[in-house]
Amino acid sequence: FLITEGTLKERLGVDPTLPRNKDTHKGTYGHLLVAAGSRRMTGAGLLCSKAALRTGCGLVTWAVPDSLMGPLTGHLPEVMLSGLPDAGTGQWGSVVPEALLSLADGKDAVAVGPGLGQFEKGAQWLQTLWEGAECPLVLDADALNMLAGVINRWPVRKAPTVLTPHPGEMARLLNVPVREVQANRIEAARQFAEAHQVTLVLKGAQTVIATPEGAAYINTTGNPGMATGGAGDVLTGMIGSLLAQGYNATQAACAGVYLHGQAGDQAASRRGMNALIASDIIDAL
Ligand code: NPW
Ligand code: AMP
Ligand code: MG
Repeated sequence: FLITEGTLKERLGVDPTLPRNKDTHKGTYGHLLVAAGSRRMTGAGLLCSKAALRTGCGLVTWAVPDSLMGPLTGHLPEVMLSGLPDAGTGQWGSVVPEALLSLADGKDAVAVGPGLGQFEKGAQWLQTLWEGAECPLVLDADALNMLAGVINRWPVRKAPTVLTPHPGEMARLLNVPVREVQANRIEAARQFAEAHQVTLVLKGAQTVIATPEGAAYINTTGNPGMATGGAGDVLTGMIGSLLAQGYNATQAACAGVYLHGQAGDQAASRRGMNALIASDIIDAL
């Protein structure tokens, strides 16, 4: 299916223009936990958390290695920061996964991966969250690199799971060259989604969303101005936000990708594609 506004409303039952019910409060709109950002890549976590807030979830808690708390305080006043002990490194490799898992308790969704960095035993680290978290999960960037080569051995999660690889990350997940992924985008996404019972978002021009049931959706929004650092981190926050609000994985992935592209198109018409940066996508939401 092509994703248009009509597909979103009629086929998927998502209408982002509907007004909110009057008698609601922040608890109505879900609480997202973001696990993102490390010493050299705090921006990935900022972009992801801010995009989540701009996509409408009621609360965002952003978990970071404890040493980053000071530098980050005040940069995004709407987000709640939660520092996890990191032995002074500012890196996720020093944070025990059980600390993150206990923060996931009671949240409506978790977004993990942007700017997390790569570290030894990353797969084991991620497995604690994969198996322990009961809520929906969206995995991106370094979390996908941790999954590569091990997902075959892991149990299927009970709660919805969305993976958002760009073609380079997809190539790592499949252990094939990027050109093989790009030559066969729909089938590559569909086979992976069915085999692992996840919702797979294969990013790039005409992003493909494949569902665990074997359906495939192709996005119609977006432009090459979005080929800029941080654009994917914004998408992860948006999909996490929609999951936290109670949308199912197909709805969250398709609506997230469509709205991300639409915001990117608006930003490009305002600024021009060459000038577009990821923050402009958030500003256009
Ligand atoms: P190339 O360049 O064509 O040879 P990586 P990353 C390929 C964080 N960030 N089509 C590409 O191939 C992220 O969240 C932090 C085809 C290359 O091999 C991650 O944690 C920012 N190929 C971390 O940085 C802002 C494509 O994939 C490889 C492709 C690393 O993520 C930036 C590059 O991918 C960034 O988001 C495509 N469309 N796209 C911050 N401000 O904190 C990519 N490739 O090695 O996974 O590196 O995506 O930069
Ligand atoms: P990432 O590589 O993780 O930063 O993700 C880049 C984001 O920008 C993804 O959502 C891509 O789909 C989007 N994007 C990148 N290049 C293009 C393009 N040429 N056309 C449309 N969207 C793009
Ligand atoms: Mg990325």
